[in-house]
Amino acid sequence: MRNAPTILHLDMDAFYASAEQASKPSLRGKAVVVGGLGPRGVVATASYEARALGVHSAMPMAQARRLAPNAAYLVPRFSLYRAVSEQVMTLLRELSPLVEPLSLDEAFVDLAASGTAEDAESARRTGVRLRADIRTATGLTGSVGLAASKMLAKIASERAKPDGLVLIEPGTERALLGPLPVRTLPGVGPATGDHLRRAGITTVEELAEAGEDELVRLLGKAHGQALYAMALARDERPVVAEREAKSVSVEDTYDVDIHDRPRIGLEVRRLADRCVRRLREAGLSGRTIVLKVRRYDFSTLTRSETLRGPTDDPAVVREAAERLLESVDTTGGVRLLGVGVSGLADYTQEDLFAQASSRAEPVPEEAVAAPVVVAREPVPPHWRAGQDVRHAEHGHGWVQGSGVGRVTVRFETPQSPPGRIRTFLVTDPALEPAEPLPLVATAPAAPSPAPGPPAAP
Ligand code: DCP
Ligand code: MG
Repeated sequence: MRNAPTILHLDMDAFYASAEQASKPSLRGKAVVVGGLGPRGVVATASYEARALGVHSAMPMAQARRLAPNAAYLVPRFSLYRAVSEQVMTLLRELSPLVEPLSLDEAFVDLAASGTAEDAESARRTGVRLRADIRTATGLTGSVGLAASKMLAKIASERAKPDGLVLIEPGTERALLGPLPVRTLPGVGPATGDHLRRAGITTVEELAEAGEDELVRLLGKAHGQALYAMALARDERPVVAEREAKSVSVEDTYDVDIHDRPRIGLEVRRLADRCVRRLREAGLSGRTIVLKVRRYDFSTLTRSETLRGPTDDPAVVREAAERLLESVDTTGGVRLLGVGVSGLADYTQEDLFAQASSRAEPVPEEAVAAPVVVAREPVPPHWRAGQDVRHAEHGHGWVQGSGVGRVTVRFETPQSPPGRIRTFLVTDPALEPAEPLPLVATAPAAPSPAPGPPAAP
């Protein structure tokens, strides 16, 4: 293990909820819950004010509403979160070419790879400046952990939350880990945790004392050995930079979970066509077709099928994606579908798949926009809580609630003071859906001014 705390782990604080509070001034300092608002929805995340009431990620929404009846309940706005994530990842890439994103709001950075930091002092300075730059660029806070390994950097950022920085000095790792619950270590989920508890092991120190042989007996060779090494704070896993595009994929998140199986099939075919268009635009073909399905409860599945050779034939990709869909249970509804092609080759082999049975025409985009049940009356607009809207007279706002033919809108923007509420008919022609506004009015031209005093570890 390296002897300087030059692995940085960044994790944004209450990411979706903080982005919502930054967007909607009236919600700052208030309990905010973001997630699926349907009858079977789950919480994606909650603001710290809502967490104080017991609400947390993955909790059924109905339970959250009982715990926090007065919180604001909002649908996620992924396009905004993606835009903020890109700003954050850009700042990380300025620190080092070795950046390993783990999700939209979380990444490891190897500061030693670029010479950005070589000891505790320079690592801390970098972390402090990064936090300030993130705040300037995005208006949001992120917590930073610094340590000599990935495992400890992640534990450090967790301890830094919210809005802090923790640096674990090399040499202090084992003392710090010892009293922590075994669940702190990567790879210890609820099942392993229970298993270990029945064997009388609840802390990391007890794991280390049990010894490697005992852990291998309890958990099997690979898991037992890995866990023993982690308990001794030995973690040599390198930070792996995102590689060049190894696949081409497209996905869609649906405003309302899709339950209807024929409609899901239609969406998958449409995504397959879009994916092939991208593939062709890049002059690529690929061998492995991947289907991604995120279900109503945020559980995400991927299924893949590898062909005998690379293809860029829409009919082949469409058929493979449909076959993959057959193996996925979509009861309860899906909130996201994606189709990708990997195993890329930078050439196409015409007619390699001339055997593709049906060469159906590509599904036209309009076929999807049209409702499955054709209604004569225009369908009244469906306003969802949290969604951005624009009113011809009152400007930009967001849907606070909707029902019995009315929609309530609060007119405010990230830079305005808390705004006023007005109610309209859901069919009001002056009201239309809008794109999220940036959280920070203008991107800063220069990096942040001199960093403030380092946060206490
Ligand atoms: N997320 C989700 N479903 C989950 C967990 C998380 O949709 N079960 C989303 C919402 C989160 C984001 O991913 O805002 C980042 O996840 P984190 O685990 O980092 O949680 P937060 O950033 O919300 O909070 P914390 O301050 O604890 O990092
Ligand atoms: Mg986070």
